Amino acid sequence: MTDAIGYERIGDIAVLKAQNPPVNALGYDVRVGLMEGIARAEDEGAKAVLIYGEGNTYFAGADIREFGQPPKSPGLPEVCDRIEASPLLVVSSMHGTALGGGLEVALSTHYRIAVPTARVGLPEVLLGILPGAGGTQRLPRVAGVEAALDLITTGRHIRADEALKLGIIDRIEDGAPREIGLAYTKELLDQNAPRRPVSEMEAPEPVDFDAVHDSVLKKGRGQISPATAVRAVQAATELPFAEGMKRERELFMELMNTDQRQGLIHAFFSERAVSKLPELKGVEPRRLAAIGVIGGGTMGAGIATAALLSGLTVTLLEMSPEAAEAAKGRIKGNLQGALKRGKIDQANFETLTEKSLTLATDYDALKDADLVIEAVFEEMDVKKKVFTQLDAVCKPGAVLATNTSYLDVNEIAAMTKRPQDVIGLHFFSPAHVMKLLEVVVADETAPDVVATGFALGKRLGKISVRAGVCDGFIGNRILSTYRTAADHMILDGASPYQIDKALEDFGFAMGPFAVADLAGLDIGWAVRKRKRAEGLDPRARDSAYADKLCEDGHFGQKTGKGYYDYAAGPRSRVPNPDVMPLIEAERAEQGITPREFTDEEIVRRYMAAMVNESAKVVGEGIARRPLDVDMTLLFGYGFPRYRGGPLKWADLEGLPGLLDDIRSWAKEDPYFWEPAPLLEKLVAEGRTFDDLNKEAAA
Ligand code: T1G
Repeated sequence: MTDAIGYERIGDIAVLKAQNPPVNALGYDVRVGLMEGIARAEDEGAKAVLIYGEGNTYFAGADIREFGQPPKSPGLPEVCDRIEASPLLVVSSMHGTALGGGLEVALSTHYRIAVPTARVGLPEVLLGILPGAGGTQRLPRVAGVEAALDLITTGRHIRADEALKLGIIDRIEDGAPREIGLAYTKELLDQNAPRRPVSEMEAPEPVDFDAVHDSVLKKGRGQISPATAVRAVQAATELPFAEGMKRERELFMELMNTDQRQGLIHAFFSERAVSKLPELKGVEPRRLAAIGVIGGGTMGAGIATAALLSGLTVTLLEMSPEAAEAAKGRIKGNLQGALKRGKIDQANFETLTEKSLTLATDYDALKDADLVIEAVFEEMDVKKKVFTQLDAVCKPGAVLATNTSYLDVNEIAAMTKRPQDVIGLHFFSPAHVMKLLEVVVADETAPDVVATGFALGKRLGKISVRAGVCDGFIGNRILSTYRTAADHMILDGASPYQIDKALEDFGFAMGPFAVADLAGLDIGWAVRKRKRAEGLDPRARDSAYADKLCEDGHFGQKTGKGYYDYAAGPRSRVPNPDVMPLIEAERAEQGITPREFTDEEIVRRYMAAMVNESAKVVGEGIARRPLDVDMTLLFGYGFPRYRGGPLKWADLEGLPGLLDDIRSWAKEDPYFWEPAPLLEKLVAEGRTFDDLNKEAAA
């Protein structure tokens, strides 16, 4: 017997206990242990088998780390079939999260009990695959096709009470999984309850699978696993169980061999690895209970909302009582959303806004704060004044953070006598919704202040990425480059509408020009003016058509017109007729004869620019690893998750081909297309960005 599955006899019941921390993943040893445990119970003449998990959870699924490796028998479908076919009564007792293969094992047992806090689900599509151990065949039989399609195509977890209603579990009992499992199994034995192999249940009634497939495919924005899973469920209604299992296996293997599966698994592990930095090992964060927020505009109110929702107390400092009250109004508005979504109830709402939140207009109110973050106007002089005040008022050891999106954090830190306590915490708007947090580490920032930044990010449920100090840190610096690539294509002949469409077909939720309209064209306008004032490199291809759009008062959604005309609403994609004439005039002024672009070339140039700048950001140490850039783009810039991030995409595309393209474009524009040294190095050495991730993890 492997020790991944413990075995004990309690009277007529053989108890199989999963002991494979941290999530009882169904790795090879667990699968062998289940096969051996069932056989041993049968050989010993037991009457029933109880299966449950030790530690935090029942089985949380197949071991994702085994994906891509040669399969090792027994496979999970075989284990499930073996459990179901046992002549003994087999019972599952679930707690924590019975997910994927975990729920599939439970569905192969004959009865299922769970504690009230248990959650179940088949999240495989979120990893680019589909339930591959009978989930698409058994769940429809137990819960019906509609419910099965909903759970399988969304991958969502449901609570025990919903699972009970759907018939996925039979009983909910509070208590320890082993005890409630034993009691339930004894009860079933006393009642002489029959075995209930799900595979012998009636084939479920079909629905209009083509319609479901097409709507799910559209929603997936290019991700194919949910729509493919529909076809597996369809097989459960059209084929005998064994045939249905074969069809499920075929479709599962098809998806297992896709780049999308590699992209999604990369995202799964990277979003966990990104906050694991060697420099933080063993470093204790500072105390984090009371925080101060300076500035109650959209960003400050969003940050305050996120902090309140995570149980921190917040002192919000504004310039006047009226401004402070207005900020409180914004926070209440943000919390209304959480109230509507059921994240908080009315009582929490009152506590958060009346007890946990304190308004202030005097810096003195921040003297006891453990951490203060400023979200004031994005001007260096303004920031310097704030930090001078903080330096005078805050207690020793308080962390002093700036939410600046591109200003030099070293310069800000130099305004204090405690540069070691200064850090950048770059939130993305809306700060209580967007998951990305760039933790910007200045030259003198102390390690425990960095650890405190990550601890705050974890507390707020963010994906925190360590960034070095440069113009735009990681995300905005890379954005500025690939946005420039798009602007160059506009000058050379592409339209903003063709570019947006090509990139939305690539998988972005919105193309760069629709994004600019959403963020506000005045932001880009200010950046262009700043960069010109700082002395734009003469080799840079500047353009003024977008400035003229702003001079005409078109800032995008907030003024009703930008690249698009929003008369029809915020999701409009009606081009603003003023735009193309401005672009054509610009081309004429610059003596450019416009040429055709294919969608493929648009995507290739846009992505190559993103990859090239990302490689520079990693090469310069602004981002610690390639996966840090991938997580930044995934959680802050709408990069399609199933592609894993720009550098995962680059690895899958092939770095040599990308470098060849960049070198050929550099002939026409050596300034913009200067190849990143790291990209050249990796290609010369035949390595990938993922090789760098692995080296960093070693
Ligand atoms: N395989 C391998 N490692 C896993 C894992 C898994 N299934 N799930 C989690 N881990 C690791 C994770 O990387 C982290 O490692 C640690 O466990 C704690 O995870 C045939 C083929 C269960 C809700 O998709 O959703 O079954 O960083 O930080 O916040 O049809 O983990 O500590 O080194 O996330 O408490 C289907 C994926 C697989 C579930 C717990 N199952 N996991 O969340 O902890 S495909 C899933 C989760 C499948 C079958 C198919 C969450 C969690 P490290 P954590 P958590």
